[in-house]
Amino acid sequence: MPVSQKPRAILIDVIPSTMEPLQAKRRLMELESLTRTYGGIVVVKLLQKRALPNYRTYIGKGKLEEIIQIAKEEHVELLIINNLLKASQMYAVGELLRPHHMRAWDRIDLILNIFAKNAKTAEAQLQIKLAAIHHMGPRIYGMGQEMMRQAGGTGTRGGQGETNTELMKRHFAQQERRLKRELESLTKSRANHRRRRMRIGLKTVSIVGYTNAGKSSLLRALTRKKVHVADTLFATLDTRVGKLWLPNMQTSVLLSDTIGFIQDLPPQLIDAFRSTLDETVSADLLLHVIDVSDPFMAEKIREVEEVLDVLQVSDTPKIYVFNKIDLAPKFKRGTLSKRYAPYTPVFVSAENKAGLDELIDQISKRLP
Ligand SMILES: Nc1nc2c(ncn2[C@@H]2O[C@H](COP(=O)(O)OP(=O)(O)OP(=O)(O)O)[C@@H](O)[C@H]2O)c(=O)[nH]1
Ligand SMILES: [Mg+2]
Repeated sequence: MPVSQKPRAILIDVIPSTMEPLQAKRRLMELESLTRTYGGIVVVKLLQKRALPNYRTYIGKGKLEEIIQIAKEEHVELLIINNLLKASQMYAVGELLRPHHMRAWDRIDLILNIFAKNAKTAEAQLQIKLAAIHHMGPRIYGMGQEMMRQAGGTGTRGGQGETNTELMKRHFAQQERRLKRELESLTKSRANHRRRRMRIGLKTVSIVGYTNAGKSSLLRALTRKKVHVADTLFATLDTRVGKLWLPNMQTSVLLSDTIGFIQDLPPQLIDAFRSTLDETVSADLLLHVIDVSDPFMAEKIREVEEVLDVLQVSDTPKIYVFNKIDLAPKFKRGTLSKRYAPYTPVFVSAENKAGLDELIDQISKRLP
């Protein structure tokens, strides 16, 4: 039962009772904006505070009943859970919702579905398929185990359930190998490009940052490269490269834009997108683009830094580019300059092309 293009959805976030109310609000706001990015219509947003998630269904039983009740009245077809569920929990929730013509997605499902809608290049599409296999595989095995458990009661222990699970596992393993091979050949040609650039001595500068911070806008403003800019999350899913002239050094550098980061970016996704992120990993300098008009700026800076840690680029020199100054007339330039001094903050508006000369100047200075 596939989900329609514009599904009506109930959102729920299961959080520890100790979470700051502001943080809880931010998580739900982001989930809503992810849902809209997918094309979903948000009917209700729910919070459940629990010390520990329910072992079987993650969400508590009472809450699930409440959800089903609302779904009936409001014609909802999709429940989106802002957490990472185990395969067996996803299966259990799905079974409860099925009689009510509803499906459940967890956070990865939602992000994968957005990616699938936005992927334009062959490479991005392959990476998403690979991530989906990594994510969905265990669920299918989980289903097999559940089938075995149920069959156990009727005396046909193991049997059919097990055989199906083995078949599915083999099928997934084969698909995975094929996708990896295809991806490798694409990755190789990208690596060749990179080597050639290195041979001719071009330094590379990679733009990173939270999704929707204005990374693609900055690439466009600095290089006039025609890249896709949109007020949605994950508008960019591949790497784009443009040339930037540095007058001080009388040389050009390559500037690349890539996929945006997000809080709780599932490690499976980072893995699958590794070849896209190669450009970032091998860069000589990073521009961390930050939306200065965002009330949750500080948290997002931290979350991007966490992903950079995972990518093991903590040693690459970095400039903090505070973007969208036109939207935040009262931002605290002095405070930010002091707080993030090691990253030589620069303040720009990619939209109005303000502050770009200073940024170019700073790039020349910080390039090793
Ligand atoms: N007002 C204003 N809007 C901006 C500025 N820079 C970017 N935007 C807007 O912010 C939105 C996101 O911009 P993108 O450049 O697509 O952001 P991104 O970081 O590439 O986003 P993803 O690829 O989705 O991760 C778009 O609607 C842009 O028009 C700016 O300096 N000022
Ligand atoms: Mg982008």
